Amino acid sequence: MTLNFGVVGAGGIGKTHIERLMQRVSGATVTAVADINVEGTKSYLQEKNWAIKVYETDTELINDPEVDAIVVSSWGPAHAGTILQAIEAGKYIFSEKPLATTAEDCQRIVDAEMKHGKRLVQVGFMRRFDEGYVQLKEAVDSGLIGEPLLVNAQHFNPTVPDSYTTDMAITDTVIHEIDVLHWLVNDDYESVEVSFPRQTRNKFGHLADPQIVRFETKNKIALEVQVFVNTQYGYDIQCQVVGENGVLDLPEFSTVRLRKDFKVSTGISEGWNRFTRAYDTEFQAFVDTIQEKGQPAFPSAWDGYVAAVTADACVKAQTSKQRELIVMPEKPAFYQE
Ligand code: INS
Repeated sequence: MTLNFGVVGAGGIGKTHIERLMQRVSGATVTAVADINVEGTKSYLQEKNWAIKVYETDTELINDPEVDAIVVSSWGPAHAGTILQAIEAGKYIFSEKPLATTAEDCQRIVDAEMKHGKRLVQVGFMRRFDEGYVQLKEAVDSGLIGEPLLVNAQHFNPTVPDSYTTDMAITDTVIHEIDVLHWLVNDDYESVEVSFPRQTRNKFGHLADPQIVRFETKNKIALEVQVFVNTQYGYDIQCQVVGENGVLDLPEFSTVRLRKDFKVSTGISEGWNRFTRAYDTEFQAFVDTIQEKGQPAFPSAWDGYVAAVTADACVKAQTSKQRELIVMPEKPAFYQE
């Protein structure tokens, strides 16, 4: 059976999801798109030669009986409204990060889903599906390096627009590490501190860049994330796990190796298309798990909630300059993998 998707929000990322669902994910198709820019969306779909319905509002799309699953790729503050309506209608949901922009809204989504009685939501934290992170996790889980003690991570972007603010280093950027690192070491966060080292001259005045975010887990693992979004040289993601008996590094993103002009070189990604394949794999898992089990795969709405609570503590730590505790309720049995 083919799963019919409705995509809410046809901006940059929304379009990449429409294309992946139409061209690369098996057992899936897109039957409707909702975007306030109706005309622009229509002409994009015409150019692609895809006969897909276009709605102006998420409500019309959610109520379309032909739509089985919703992709939420509108801007963050609109997510909660769409997701709550979709849960009410009993539709499956693939939500881009953030699940919602406040922990309270994430909590509302979790409550609505539990009331509905089965999981409907999967969050687009695609790094869990990246081949490199999957290998890293398998190595950690196998006990190869003993217990993990330290994690050193770097999240570097070439540059960011003027609209990018200091808190977005957490809510838009480190949010990926927030999700993936505790999953990687099978632990929960306990506290966080943020510091601001020497600042780059290649940034807007209003932005603090780089920043260092230091987490401690319940088992006292020290996880450090360096976030630097104006590196000028590339989109570079590094992650190292130091254990009792050895060190594991995330495999390098690779392109063909070129030998030319007395040099050997490989490319560095320019943007988050570094994770294109990871997204393909995550969407395929969403479709396959729904077909097999009637519920989507993980990360779940609970993971979206955990990320929001953790991000709130990080943003607080940015201004308090102190160690902030990350306090989370017990994970309900409903969300156990
Ligand atoms: C983007 C995206 C990227 C991240 C950027 C962020 O929204 O999530 O993966 O590197 O910093 O602005």
